[in-house]
Amino acid sequence: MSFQNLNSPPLLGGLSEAFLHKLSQAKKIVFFTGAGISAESGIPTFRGQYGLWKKFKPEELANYNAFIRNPELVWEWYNYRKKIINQAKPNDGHLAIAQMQGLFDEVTVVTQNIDNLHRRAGSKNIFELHGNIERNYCIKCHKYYNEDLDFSNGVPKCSCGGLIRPDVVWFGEYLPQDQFEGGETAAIQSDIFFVVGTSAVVYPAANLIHVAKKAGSFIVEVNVEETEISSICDESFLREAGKILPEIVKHLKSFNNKNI
Ligand code: BV8
Ligand code: ZN
Repeated sequence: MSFQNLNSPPLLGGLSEAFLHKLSQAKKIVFFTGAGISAESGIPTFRGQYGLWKKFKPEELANYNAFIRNPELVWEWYNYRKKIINQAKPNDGHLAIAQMQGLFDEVTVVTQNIDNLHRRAGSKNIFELHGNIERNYCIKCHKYYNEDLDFSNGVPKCSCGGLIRPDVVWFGEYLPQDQFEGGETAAIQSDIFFVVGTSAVVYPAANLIHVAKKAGSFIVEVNVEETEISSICDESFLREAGKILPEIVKHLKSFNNKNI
C-alpha cells in the first residue's frame, strides 16, 4: 500500500503503479463518503477536534427515545444543522465525483451524509444510508412532509396528530433496506472502492468497506488522518478530498486524451 502524505508531491508524480493500472482498467467505481467530504463546504463533522459530538451528545440527539423525550431539543439541533446545510454548496470533492460519471462505465455514491450535497453536485446514482435532512415523516402514519415545516406552534405535527421527525437514521435504528442493499451490491461489484472523509466507526455502514475488500475491490482512502480502516486500504491519500479528487479527475482526463 502506498501513502500519499499531506506534503506529497503533486498527485500526478505520486500515483502508485497499482493504482494507475486499476484506474486505467476500472469499469465500476464506488465512492463511500462521510462527513469529511462536506467539511470543505463548511458543514461540521461529527468526531475529531471541532466535531458535533464534541458539543452535543449523540445519545441525547440522534436517537428515537431522545426525540420522544424531548422533540423540541432534537428539532432545535436538526434546524441548526439545516441552517448550515442550506447555506452550504457542493465543494470540489463532490463536483469531482460527479464529473467521474463521464469517465467510467458506472459510478455509484454510497453516502452516510444527510446533506444532499452529492445530488446537488450532479451525482445521479446515490444510496443514502442514513437518510436525508430535506425529508421528514410522521412517526404515527409515516406520511411524508418534504416542504418547509411549521414550527409556529412548537414541534410540527401531522394531520393525524403524530409527531413529524426528520427522515434520518438514528442510533439503534435500521438503515433503509433498499439503500443498504443497493450500497452492498455496488460494493461487491466495484473495481475501485473509494472511502472518502469517514472515520469508519459507524456500523453497519462501515461494514461495506470490508464487503468491498472481501469481494476483491481496490480500496482507496481519502482522509486528512489515518482511520480504523487505513490498514486494509490498497492506496491512501492523506489530503483533503476537495484537493485530491479533482487531481484524480485531471489525471484521468489527460490519460484518456492520450489514449484516444
Ligand atoms: C443500528 C444520524 C440496529 C443522522 C448517525 C454493528 C452492527 C450494527 C450496529 C452497530 C454495530 N456496532 C455498533 C452499532 C451501533 C451503532 C454504531 O455504529 N455505533 C458506533 C458509533 C459505535 N450503529 C447504529 O446504531 C446504526 N443502526 O445499528 O440499528 C441494527 C443492529 C444490527 C444490524 C443492523 C441494525 C445506525 C447508525 C446511524 C446513526 N446515525 N447520524 C445525522 O444526524 O447525521 S451517525 C453519524 O456518524 C452520521 O450519520 C455520520 O454519517 C456517521 C459516520 O460519521 P462520519 O461520516 O465518518 O463522520 P466523522 O466525523 O466520524 O468522520 C469524519 C472524517 O472525515 C474524519 O475521519 C476526518 O479525518 C475526515 N475529514 C475531515 N475533513 C476532511 C476529511 N476527509 C477528507 N477531506 C477533508 N477535507
Ligand atoms: Zn400522521
